[in-house]
Amino acid sequence: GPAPEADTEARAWLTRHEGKLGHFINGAFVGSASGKSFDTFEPATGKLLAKIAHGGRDDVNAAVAAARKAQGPWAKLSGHARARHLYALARLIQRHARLIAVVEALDNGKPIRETRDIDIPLAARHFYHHAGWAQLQETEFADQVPVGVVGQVIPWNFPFLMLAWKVAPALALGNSVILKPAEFTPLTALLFAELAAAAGLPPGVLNVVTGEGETGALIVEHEDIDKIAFTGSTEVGRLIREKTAGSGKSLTLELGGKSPFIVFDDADIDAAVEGVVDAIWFNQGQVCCAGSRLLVQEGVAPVFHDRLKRRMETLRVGHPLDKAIDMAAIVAPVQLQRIEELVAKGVAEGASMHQPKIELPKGGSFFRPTLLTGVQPTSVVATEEIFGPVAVSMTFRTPEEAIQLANHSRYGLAASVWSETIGLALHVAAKLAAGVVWVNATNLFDASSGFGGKRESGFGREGGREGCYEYLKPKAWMGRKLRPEH
Ligand code: TXE
Repeated sequence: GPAPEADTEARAWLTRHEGKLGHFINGAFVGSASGKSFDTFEPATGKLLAKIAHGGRDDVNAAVAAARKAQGPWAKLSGHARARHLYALARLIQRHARLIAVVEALDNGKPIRETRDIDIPLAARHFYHHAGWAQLQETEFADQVPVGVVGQVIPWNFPFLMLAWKVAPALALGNSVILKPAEFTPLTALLFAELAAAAGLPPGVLNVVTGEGETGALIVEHEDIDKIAFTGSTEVGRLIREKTAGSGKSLTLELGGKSPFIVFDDADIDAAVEGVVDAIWFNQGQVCCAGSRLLVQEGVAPVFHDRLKRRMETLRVGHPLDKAIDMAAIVAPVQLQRIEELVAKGVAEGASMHQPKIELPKGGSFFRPTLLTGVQPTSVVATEEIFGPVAVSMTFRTPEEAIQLANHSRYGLAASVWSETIGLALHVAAKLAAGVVWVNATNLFDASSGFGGKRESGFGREGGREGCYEYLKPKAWMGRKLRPEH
């Protein structure tokens, strides 16, 4: 069962902040000007975790004004000086990793093992990595200037990691930020704001405004913001593109996916089965690049599905703070309902459903690991993002057919290819429409590798040198007497 001692620190943090979980504007925590708030719940129990300030127009205006005032001086600091702030933030994340991991697990419902071993360490790594780029800014990006004031709207599936992906490069390269965390998971962004204050980040450089979609829309439409960086649903991404069109704002979008996971006859089947566990049951399948479409070559399909079903029987679903589980809660009842409806649709469309007979915890939002086989490539479950622990499986005969099926999608975020014939794997990988292709692996990320999509999965990259360019604008310098005389 859950380890009750593990969350004492987190509960103490919540209690300490009771009633005061407000925005972080100009270096201080403040309530909403309107006095409005919203609730954030614990998905595993359905219990109220905290009341959070709901950002309205006045709050967004205050945050933008603070960010505007801070941006110039922040950009004027040497890259080296800015790097010191990022290193300090990275160290503070590491020092408070346990608290952040627990708060994240409670607020999102994901397993503590994942927040502790993946989300939080990777977030720290993003700050260390981008501190390096800050130090190199004058030499590596000599003809570039910061974009300016950046509005960042992030989703609930990796609240702290998405914050790091967005905030670290923005700050490193001399921008100031107004961040809006998702309404289901605002807590770790506020915890981060506390760390930023402790790290001595100048007031106004980082602002956090909490709220729901309408708060995000106020940020998107604000006239004094130079760039919007968004990760979330394809629908909202499309809306943001419309709203920012013609405004002069820069835009990056990281949206949905329906990533193929291709298993050839000659694949290492046990490794591929473990790969599926990582691809679609990691974070309850609430992963934009989840390997949600299994494409399995006909010769191996019976054996593969058989072993996969057996592996599913051993998956453990439990409370997020239980260290011995593989899957925990779905982020919210509304998301659970969406998953249930889509799976029902899949079955109605003729798919066979397999779920292990494991018991689910009572009281919260839980869903069993699910496999749909015999799925038609044009059916709803094969084309729409389910964003839950649901793998849909189809079969193919030839590599060409696999490529065709894989690319039959409006999305193009990630892909995974499993074969022991490296020539075949590379041939297929080259032809896949995806921002990242993993070979005999899945869900690999690193701060040094640009992540982003094609097609309706969006545009722009996060991480690496290419990610830095998303927070810079080229600027040419011309004129007489600018060149040194010889
Ligand atoms: O996302 P939203 P939701 C997909 C996934 C999921 C579905 C719905 O399929 O089932 O989206 O999730 C803010 N202007 N993904 O509804 O609404 C919102 O407050 C500006 C995939 O939670 O896109 C939150 O901070 N902002 C995805 C953020 O947008 C607005 C991750 C994302 O919420 C806004 C999440 C508006 N009009 C969901 N409306 C991925 N690619 O990883 C909402 N927001």
